[in-house]
Amino acid sequence: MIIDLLQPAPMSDPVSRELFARASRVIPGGVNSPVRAFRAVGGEPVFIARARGATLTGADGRDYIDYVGSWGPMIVGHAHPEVVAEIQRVAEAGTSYGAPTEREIELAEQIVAAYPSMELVRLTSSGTEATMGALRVARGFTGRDLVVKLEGCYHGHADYLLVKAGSGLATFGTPDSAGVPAAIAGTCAALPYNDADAVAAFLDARGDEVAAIILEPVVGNMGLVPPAPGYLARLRELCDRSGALLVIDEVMTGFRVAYGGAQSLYGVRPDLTCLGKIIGGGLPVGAYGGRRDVMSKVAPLGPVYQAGTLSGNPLACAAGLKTLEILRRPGTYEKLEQSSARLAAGLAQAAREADRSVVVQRVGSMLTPFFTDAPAVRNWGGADRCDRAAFGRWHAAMLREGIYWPPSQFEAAFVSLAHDDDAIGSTIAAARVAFRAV
Ligand code: HOZ
Repeated sequence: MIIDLLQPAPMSDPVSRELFARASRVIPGGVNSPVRAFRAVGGEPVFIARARGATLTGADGRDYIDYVGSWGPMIVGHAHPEVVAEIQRVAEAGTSYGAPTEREIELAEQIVAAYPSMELVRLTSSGTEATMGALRVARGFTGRDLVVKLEGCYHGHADYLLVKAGSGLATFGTPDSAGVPAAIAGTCAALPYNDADAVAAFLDARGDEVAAIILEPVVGNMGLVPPAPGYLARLRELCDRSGALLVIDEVMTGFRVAYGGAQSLYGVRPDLTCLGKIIGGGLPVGAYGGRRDVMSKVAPLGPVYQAGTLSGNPLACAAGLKTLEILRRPGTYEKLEQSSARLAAGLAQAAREADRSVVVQRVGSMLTPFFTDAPAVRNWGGADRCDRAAFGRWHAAMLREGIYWPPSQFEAAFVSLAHDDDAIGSTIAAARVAFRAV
């Protein structure tokens, strides 16, 4: 496909444009989650009709190679036949009971087996609920109110966590949301990521007020930013010294950067962990868990209340269990590593050939090409200095070439087991064209 640089094609197709206009009449901004609106890349969303493997099909019938992967869950590929069959089988027996089932135990057992730091685990319906639950129990356990988060990390849309947040807030340049009372925002302090000295100084001054430090161990929500060597271990020590709990948000990284998540990759043992995305196999789910003494504060064992009608939903548990079963098969993470490494190297090479200043950062099957001339992006300050406009032009060109990349400089891309050699090769070829079009 050849790009006409003088007259770039509109980003979305006529069918999607019509659907978007219709959606915008009844849904705020035409979307049910802000980043999907494509505003950050100067376009309008492609509406999706269906997906299979690594391929998304737009409402007009055009195919795209997908690197959003529903923002992380689709690690075995879209509509994996075994996952779909399991959902269908379980649906025959009813879709929700609001009462306990054996499948919830099985999912909790798989999680506990893979994450030894999670001695007790509570299932929820989303990652946002998981982080809310984890921080409520951290506050209930410690009797302290203050939470420390790291700038550019995103932990869902609980009021007090919308402070210097990544993901859609970073994307739209509104890291602090309207509608959050100052008193509530004041219960969360945001410090720079990858700067353990800043945390140490804060804890020296106010450590006895801090219930928890929460972070993405590998950040996916300001683009992909790995932890500096020793950073997570240092946070562990600082928490131990101050009595604050270390809460690791592995909603994105759990079962993704390794089966045991970032905590197994970097050898850090948190007090509490939040999960989501992959453990639901593409259906709505979340989970939080950790030390038995801490989780024993959760109702009905203890006084910290948290509940949900669809928590532990049978279909979500079935899809999650089947996805985890596929991931446990030999060679899966090696395959993810191989294709992701090839993609990252191919993007970097394509950028160099086009003389574009880009640094590609990757951990496992999560990656981001940052449009920056800095040698690396280590924190929100570095991410914020990237050339968003250049990223937007690159994104539009990739889309024209048939590649569906996350529509924000501040969202990680996800590679799945369904991305075979052909898909990766075609993506690199598209990137060569796209970097020249920036
Ligand atoms: N905040 C999500 C990614 N980090 C986006 C969710 C969505 O738009 O579906």
